[in-house]
Amino acid sequence: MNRRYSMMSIAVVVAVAGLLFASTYSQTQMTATKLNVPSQESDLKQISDMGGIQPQMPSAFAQIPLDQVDTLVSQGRHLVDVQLVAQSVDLPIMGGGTYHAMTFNGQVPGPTVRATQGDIVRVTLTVPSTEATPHGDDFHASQMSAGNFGAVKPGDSRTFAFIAEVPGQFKYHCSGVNVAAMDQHVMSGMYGLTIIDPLNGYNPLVVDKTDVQGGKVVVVHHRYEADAKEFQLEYNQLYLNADGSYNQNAMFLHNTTQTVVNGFAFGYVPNADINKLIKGDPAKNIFVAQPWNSADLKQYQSHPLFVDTGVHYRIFVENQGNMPVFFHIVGEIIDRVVQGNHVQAQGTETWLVGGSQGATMDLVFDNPGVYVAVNHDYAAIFSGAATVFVAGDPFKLGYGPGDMPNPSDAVPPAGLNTIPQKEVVHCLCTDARAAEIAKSMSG
Ligand SMILES: [Cu+2]
Repeated sequence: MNRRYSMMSIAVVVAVAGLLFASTYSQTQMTATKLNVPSQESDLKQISDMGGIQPQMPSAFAQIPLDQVDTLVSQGRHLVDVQLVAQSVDLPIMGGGTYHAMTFNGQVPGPTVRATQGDIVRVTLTVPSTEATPHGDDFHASQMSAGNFGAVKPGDSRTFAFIAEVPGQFKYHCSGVNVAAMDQHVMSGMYGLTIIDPLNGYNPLVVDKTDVQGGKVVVVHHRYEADAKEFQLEYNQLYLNADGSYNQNAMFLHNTTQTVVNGFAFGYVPNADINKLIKGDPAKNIFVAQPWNSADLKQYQSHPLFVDTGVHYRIFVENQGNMPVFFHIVGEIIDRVVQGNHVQAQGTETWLVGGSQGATMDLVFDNPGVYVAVNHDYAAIFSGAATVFVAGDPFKLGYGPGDMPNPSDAVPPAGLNTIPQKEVVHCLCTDARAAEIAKSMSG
């Protein structure tokens, strides 16, 4: 490589790194000066004179300039408006007590955004003046300059818009204070999911079974329509000091305090009411770990996921943390794994979902029973990553298909091929947010 180019490359890397990590830059500084110089010598001099590279950006450097949104809508695109408000608040943890959570809209995970491929997603992040630090919002469903995700100061708000070009599921998360403390903000709860439905809908599910015909074992294709009942499971970790504050040293060591699914360790397991129904005694647990066991816990009381047999289920799994998720359902085989509307696997026992990665699991529960979705890393299972599915009515309680409600935070907003489900309020969220969710469900 030409030495001058390599010096140039180093200067660019240093300058860009400076922009990403500096806590003081402003958007005005970044829109900056066009480099238009006759030679590399003067390139380098100009870079030196201005104290580093100032990347040239379009004036409104989101993928869609905000003043063009109305025009695009008038041309036929659909607009999905997302309002996120940063809110730091103490929330409960398994074992009693609370931790210092950072949230979008008072809930962990943040609200799920659902759109269709080709929609415009317009996101406004508001950081109230009561917040102690700035926050950001990095949307993995977008394709735009990272500069858009920079820090929003307390008392400010920021809006960007993008076209959801790629179907699938994508995390969004706080980007900290221009990357600084991003780990703390995300591990403390500032993350959520965006589901982008394929423009032409999901694909039907085909599951192969065997049968005996004319004295011979044969393979039979079972076809399930694209319409499915849906769940979302977002995996993360907590790294905490004894007082509930964030422990960055534990994070660097991957020394997990608890593993959480949608914010809870063991949040989707039977509760005291179900103990009573099955064992006649609310104190007699039917599952090995039931830390959220009392109706007094309101929105925090645990609740298993009730599923019907013979029905197509679509489960959006997202790894929001920094440990791998080996997604497995004890007693089941995942019939299909889809990413970006492309099939990645069929008939797999376990599927690896890396950090900041998602996958859609399609499956049909064939037989009544209890099935446990885990992160098949034993440290994760025993620190919280076990989610109980109750299929059919294995305990003969007398309910029919779809009669039992499911936790509201495990059921994503309806999309193109969603079969609705009954819901009950369940969330790692403030009482105010739980009341809003209850209201939206009733009306
Ligand atoms: Cu934040």
